[in-house]
Amino acid sequence: IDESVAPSTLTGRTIEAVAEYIKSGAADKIVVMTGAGISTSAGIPDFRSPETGLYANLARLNLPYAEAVFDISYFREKPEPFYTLAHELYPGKYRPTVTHSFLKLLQDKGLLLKLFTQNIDCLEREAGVPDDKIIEAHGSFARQSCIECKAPYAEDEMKQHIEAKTIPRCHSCQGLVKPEIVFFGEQLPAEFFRARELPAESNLAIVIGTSLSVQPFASLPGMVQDDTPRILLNKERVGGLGGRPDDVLILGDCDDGVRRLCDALGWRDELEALWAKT
Ligand code: CNA
Repeated sequence: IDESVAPSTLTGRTIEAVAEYIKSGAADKIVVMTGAGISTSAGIPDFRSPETGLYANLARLNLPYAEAVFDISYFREKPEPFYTLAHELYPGKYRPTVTHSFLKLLQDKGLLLKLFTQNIDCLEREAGVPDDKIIEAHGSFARQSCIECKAPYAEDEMKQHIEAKTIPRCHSCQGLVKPEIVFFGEQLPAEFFRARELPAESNLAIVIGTSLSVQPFASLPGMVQDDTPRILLNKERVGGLGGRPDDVLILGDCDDGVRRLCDALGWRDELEALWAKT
């Protein structure tokens, strides 16, 4: 990180400077970009963390390569590995993390412009962030349909199949049914592309718990204006964040980072109270 260039919007590249900026009222259009790292403390493994990530633990599924479990052409041939995994990831089993409650707190304070998430666990909604504020860039388990004729499929039936680890088939054409989560080789939802100009309109960007390794999502932080502060709360440095004068890196566990930020903001009790209610 080039510390020689002074930030132009913040007074420093610290948590305290970020808190001061938010408290001044200047950050009233916050865009948040998240990934699997915000759900690991809920017990849902991410993809790419060494040892604990899903990709490191897929050996038992006998996949030709790890990403195959989310590859649409592989799914057509062999849907079983995906349904084995879906059984583990299916919403309803996990409690939102304190980081999810932080997103809800931003919403309650009227500061959240949009939340872009790559997660498919629906924990943002469970934490109370309203639907119209969330862009589920990689879809979610909220809807399911036939991959051939696109006919929608009932949620309760899908739930039964996932619990029983059986493979649902379309009632009209017998095609394979899949939750509307975006696989490799599939288009992102239209709403993602419609919302893509929002990072440029934001006055604060917060990136949390993502390796920023999947495009086009990974390009979102780059669309934020040069003098708009970008905060990274992640275990590791990713996506070139830290490279601009107004970037602030809060490295480590994101729940810890969120708590430290809320301490600096004087929001800690509100945060914990919100989280206790989830
Ligand atoms: P990823 O590539 O696995 O990266 C996760 C990132 O988060 C890494 O940089 C980790 O270092 C970091 N991280 C992990 N735990 C923490 C923590 N407690 N605090 C701070 N940082 C942490 O996951 P991405 O989301 O970047 O990759 C995109 C994929 C993952 C999307 O398509 C998702 O659908 C997919 N995914 C989603 C879930 C979910 O819905 N919870 C789970 C697993 C994978």
